[in-house]
Amino acid sequence: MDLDERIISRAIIESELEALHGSMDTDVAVVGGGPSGLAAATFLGKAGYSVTLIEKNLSVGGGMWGGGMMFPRIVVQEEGRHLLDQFGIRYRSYSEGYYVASSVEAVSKLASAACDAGVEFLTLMTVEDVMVRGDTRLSGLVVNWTAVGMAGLHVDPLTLACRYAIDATGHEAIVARLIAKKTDRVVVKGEGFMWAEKAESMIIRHTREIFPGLVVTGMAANAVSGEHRMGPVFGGMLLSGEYAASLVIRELSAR
Ligand code: 48F
Repeated sequence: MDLDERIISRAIIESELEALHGSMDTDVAVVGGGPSGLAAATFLGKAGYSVTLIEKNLSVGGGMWGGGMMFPRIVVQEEGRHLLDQFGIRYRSYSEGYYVASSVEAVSKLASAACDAGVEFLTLMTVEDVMVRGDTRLSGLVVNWTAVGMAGLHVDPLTLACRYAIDATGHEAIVARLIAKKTDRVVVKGEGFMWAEKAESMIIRHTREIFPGLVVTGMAANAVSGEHRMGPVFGGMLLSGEYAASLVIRELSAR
């Protein structure tokens, strides 16, 4: 077979434009492809909603790849074990209630589950603002290529409409901060000192709709509420993603 570069280029451009086009009006936009975002996106996709996950980096996985201080291992406590099972992430019991897994396997299986659930990925794309009409409800995201920001170019962004957005941007809680900058209805307290037990036990309570149309999950949820950080124990991230999805499903199915 003779390879034709024009066909290869057309295949890439046309299929990506199709994906972008399909993402212009989705049920749920998940911002950030770390563990909490991947888990939330998967559960929403499995429930039949159209989901687009926007990730500013080249790859999804966020802080999970690096495990603890670049030892690519993660620890999950008893409460999160059923999610390791659900995603098919293998682990071994290290001590009673503590399970250890490879971070490479964990990210790969989470990403694979999200793909199987029909999640559309827009990588190398940064959410730089949100759309809110009349200070009432988030109706979409303002996005640009990450490279534009890195190069310091003055290029106007485009927008993606969504019925719900999930802020899964980790410690920085970027989407929540974008809203907090423009309205005093949202306050981002910022993350506290390291205290794994407290941070993990509170994360579900902090996973909530902080502004109409915006749910926070993972470390973004803890940062918004001024909760402690927890280091490389990941049960709370997966549980928070699962819970964020259930909150959005409850709201969308009631409409
Ligand atoms: O940081 P990250 O892994 O968030 P998470 O799901 O998990 C936190 C843990 O990794 C760990 C921890 C708990 O054990 O303390 O840190 O809460 O993933 C956040 C993702 O969001 C992307 C970022 O590149 C990362 O992959 N992100 C951040 N800002 C933006 C963004 C943005 N403006 N637009 C798109 N993606």
